[in-house]
Amino acid sequence: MAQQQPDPSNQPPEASDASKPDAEEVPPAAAGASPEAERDAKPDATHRAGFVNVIGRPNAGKSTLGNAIMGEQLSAITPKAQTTRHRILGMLNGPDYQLVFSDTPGLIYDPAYALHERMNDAVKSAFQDADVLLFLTGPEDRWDDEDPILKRLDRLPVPLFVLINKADRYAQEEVVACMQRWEARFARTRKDLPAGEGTVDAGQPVLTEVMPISALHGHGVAALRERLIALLPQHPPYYPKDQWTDRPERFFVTETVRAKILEHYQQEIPYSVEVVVESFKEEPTIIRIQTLIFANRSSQKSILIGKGGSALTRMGKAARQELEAFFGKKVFLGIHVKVREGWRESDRDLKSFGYEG
Ligand SMILES: Nc1nc2c(ncn2[C@@H]2O[C@H](COP(=O)(O)OP(=O)(O)OP(=O)(O)O)[C@@H](O)[C@H]2O)c(=O)[nH]1
Ligand SMILES: [Mg+2]
Repeated sequence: MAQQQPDPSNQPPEASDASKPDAEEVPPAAAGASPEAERDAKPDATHRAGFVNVIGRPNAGKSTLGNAIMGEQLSAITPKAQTTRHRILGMLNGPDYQLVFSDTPGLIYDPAYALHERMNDAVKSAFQDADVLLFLTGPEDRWDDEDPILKRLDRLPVPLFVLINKADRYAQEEVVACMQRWEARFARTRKDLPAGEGTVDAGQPVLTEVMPISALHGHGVAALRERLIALLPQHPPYYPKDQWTDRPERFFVTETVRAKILEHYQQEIPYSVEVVVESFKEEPTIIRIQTLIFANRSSQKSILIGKGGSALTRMGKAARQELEAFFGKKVFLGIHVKVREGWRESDRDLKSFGYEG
């Protein structure tokens, strides 16, 4: 369960906004920072802050890693690909550092809809503002040497961690062979790459490290977290020090319902729906939430609802239980289903759902 809840008054962020906020505008003792956070904040001269962005294929374990690094339920996790559709920021705050972790959607090589293109835009933005980049892969992943993503990593002038995830599922020899392949590639391509201006080791050969991890079981995560914190450049905090995500509470509701749809429905259904929170009212003993699910076709609406509403009731119950655990409070969750034909193709619909072009 989350220790600190996101600020419900936050506006939904730009889904694929690559630009870091101007730290000048968000001083450490910015409005909203708790007295403890202000007391704990060190003067700017010794403070370190930076963006640690993860990229990888769908289902690689990016969100699992983000949650493990943060120790918070930042992103929804399911066994299905394309669970994450937005770039989601999580802030890990210490007295003298702020690590801003970006979870991203999985890379989609054959975008079928404008929705996929927006998801890929979110990945692109993660390349642009990274102070450290995490490339999450696994022994089962096959990569073409000429893949444009690898070509981009070859030239990326910031520290790069190649993380061999799901190491728990493979024999040690397989993990080691995979590590050696990546070490050999980047030793060839990144050997003479100097770290860019403003990076932690500007002008020096840029860091490239290959590490095996298990995001699910936490193996290697604490060591990675320490390494990442040590690599943050000197910089004032980008966000108030008591904030742990850029996303409002409503966003976590849509992600939870979407994750339950991914778990409860098969084939194309989860990929054809979008979830919107219509209202979110917190009362002393209960949170009352009304949500709308937009389906792409009326046949999908019938499947979502099921016989006598049974499928929707089952999914809704599971979502409500998870939200109650997340908020630590009783939740009433109302769900309606509507049809919005072609929403995945419509720039207007995508924008209204928070996907920026
Ligand atoms: N065995 C094992 N499974 C893992 C590990 N990390 C993640 N998984 C599983 O892999 C699946 C996908 O994990 P996610 O974190 O949702 O993957 P993702 O990269 O965020 O996926 P998208 O958001 O769809 O791009 C889930 O079933 C996780 O439990 C790991 O280290 N070991
Ligand atoms: Mg994800």
